Amino acid sequence: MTPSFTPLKIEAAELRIVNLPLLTPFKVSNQTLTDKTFPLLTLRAQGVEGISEGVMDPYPDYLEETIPGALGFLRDLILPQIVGKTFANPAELTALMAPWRGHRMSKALVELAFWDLWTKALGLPLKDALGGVRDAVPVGVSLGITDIDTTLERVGAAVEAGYKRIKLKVAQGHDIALLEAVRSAYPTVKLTVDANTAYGLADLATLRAMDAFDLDYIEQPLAVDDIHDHALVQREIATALCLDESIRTAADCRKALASGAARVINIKVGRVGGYTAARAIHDVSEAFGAPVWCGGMLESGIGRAHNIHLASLPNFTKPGDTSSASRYFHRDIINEPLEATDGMMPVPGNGAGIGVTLDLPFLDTVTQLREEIRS
Ligand code: OSB
Ligand code: MG
Repeated sequence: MTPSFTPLKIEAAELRIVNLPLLTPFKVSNQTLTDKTFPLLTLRAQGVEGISEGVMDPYPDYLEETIPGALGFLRDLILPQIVGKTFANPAELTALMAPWRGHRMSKALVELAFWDLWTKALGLPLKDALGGVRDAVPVGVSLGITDIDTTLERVGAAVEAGYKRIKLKVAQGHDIALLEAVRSAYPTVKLTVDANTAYGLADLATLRAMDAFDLDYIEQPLAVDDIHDHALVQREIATALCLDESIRTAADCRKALASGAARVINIKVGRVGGYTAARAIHDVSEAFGAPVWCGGMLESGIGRAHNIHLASLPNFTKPGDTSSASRYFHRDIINEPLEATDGMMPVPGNGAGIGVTLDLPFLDTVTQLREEIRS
């Protein structure tokens, strides 16, 4: 059957704030998460629903955007502009939001829900609409900061499970001894570190000392706005740098790769404002011959499913952070288990859209706020 398609009129938007306890606290250089709180958006049109999850934090720890800020922006500005309007494709929606500066996490929330809605209406898996080429994506784990013995146990469990790369969170004073311990226990495992901006130019000796541990890359050692200083560091060390927080746009990515500030890019669809921006960053990186990988923000199954579809694009050649949902939560808000086998995460669904469905009775028990915007 050929899919039939008419432009979609958004009839209603449902915005929830959801809270899931994490199985174990997740500590990075500048914050510790014990729960995952996130906005969940459903857009409705012609009997179809599109769903997405936002990656903004309760406080502005990772980047500037916050859940309280996003709530106001979505409720008062974006959603009243979307509900009641008709869009033929995601590009029309992206164009409507483009004149507004920043707010990329909020824009991504809206854009991703529309991509799910649109591809469901077309009867296409989201991956196919994006241009994905894989049915399963390689994944590793991101291990938060703990004492070294606990980290060694967690590395062992992840290696045992077949994960394709181990990423260790590092911070000032929690770096070289950790790497010595992990590298001597696991001489050949693919290893990376993520500093979440913990270092400065004064830490060049520490960053250079990381060259001894055969790391695949060092992720975001310096501040968010330090593309220039990352280039200075990259010139002085052998290990590749990877940028996460610093890359908001395809132009940021071009500047980083052209100036030698990084050789690898972490793409988070939520950080950069949606699939259109994520794909542009993917394409710029590919043109520079720089591999990309799909980062994560401890998402529930909805954000996780979106990440996996994105990671099916051709230049996502390094293992991503979308490991099994059961590593994070007692129970997920979707019906389908998102579990990796031997470090490969299958792209969910044989049908249309993101290929996962909400477990509504459970979702209601973990929903802190629910609002409906109608035209
Ligand atoms: O920098 O990638 C990051 C979690 C919270 C904030 C920032 C980051 C992370 C992760 C988690 O590394 C990756 C995952 O979803 O497992
Ligand atoms: Mg990171």
